[in-house]
Order: sequence, then structure tokens, then C-alpha cells
Amino acid sequence: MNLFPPAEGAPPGFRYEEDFISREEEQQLIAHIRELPLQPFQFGAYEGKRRVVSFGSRYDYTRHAVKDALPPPDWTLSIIARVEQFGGPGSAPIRQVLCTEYEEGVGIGWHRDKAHYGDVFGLSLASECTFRFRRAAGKGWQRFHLDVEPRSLYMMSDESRHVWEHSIPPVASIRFSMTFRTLAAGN
Ligand SMILES: O=C(O)CCC(=O)C(=O)O
Repeated sequence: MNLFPPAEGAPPGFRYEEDFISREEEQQLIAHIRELPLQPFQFGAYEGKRRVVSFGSRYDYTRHAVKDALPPPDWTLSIIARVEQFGGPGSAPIRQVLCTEYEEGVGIGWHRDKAHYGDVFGLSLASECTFRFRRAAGKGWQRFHLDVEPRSLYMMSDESRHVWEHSIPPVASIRFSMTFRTLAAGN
């Protein structure tokens, strides 16, 4: 599925492009991510099942603030530039690259990304997932979902980023993602 023009029901500000990278690039990125010191995602006293490494900046759940992280490694730089180009002139520079591994059966619960960050981009690697959106509507939820393919890129800005929540149900086979975030104004 290619969301140009936007698919009916897609949250405003959501963009999606398949085959953003080649299969060869995908294999190279997966090999790099597998070599990283991935650690279970920590949020305060809790630990998530997905394993992550942050570059550029990281969100500190104890201090509720964005902190510096190691600079993005060389192998991320050309992809960062392409993601920034995808974001277009209205989007700010990427200030965080979060590499995530979801083992089979691991997903991510409903959330909106921290307000300290601005636009959010996601590059999917190794396997597909269902990407779900919901927003409160009356006593229930307005919902949207799509199958996000490996090698695709999505972008969340505007309402899709700030009003709608998103989640990924447990994946059927191992998936990696690279999440690219700009900083919100004033951060
Ligand atoms: O893996 C993904 O594409 C989503 C990641 C995400 O929602 C997050 O890290 O907040």
C-alpha cells in the first residue's frame, strides 16, 4: 500500500512509502543493528520486552527530559539525510535515531511519543507489522490500521503524531525498526 494520496481514514499528517530502501540496504542495516548493545526498553521502574539503542538523544523517564546520547554512527548518516528529505522543508533536523528489536511475540502498547519530540519517522526492517492508530471519539475510538511492510518508511506529524495514539500488536517474526525523531520547538 502506498499512501499517496492519503488513504481514506488515515490520520491527518501520516505518510507512508513502501520500498524506501533496497533489500541490500535493509540487510546491511539489520547487520549493524544486530551488532549494537541492545538493552530492554526502560521506562521508569518498568522494562519493555523490545530491545533498543538510542543515538543523538534519549528520553530520560526519571527526569522527564531529553538527554544527550552517543552521536549517530556513520552507517546511519545517509539514511538520516534521506529521512530528512522525506520530511520536506517543513520538518526539522533528526535529533534521535532509536534502533529497536522486536522478537517474535513482542509489540508496543498504545502511546503517543513524548511531547519533547517533533515529527516521528519509522523505517521497518526484516518483517511486516500491523500499525494501529486510535483516537477518542465519543464513548469509543476512531481507528485506522495498515500493514507496514519491511523497507517502508512512515512519517507521523500533525494530528497523527499529537492527537492519535499508535501501537503494534505482537509481531509474527522478528522485526527491527529505526525511529527517527526531530525535536519539538523549545527543546
Ligand atoms: O517500531 C515502530 O515502528 C514503532 C516504534 C514506536 O512507536 C516507539 O518507539 O515509540
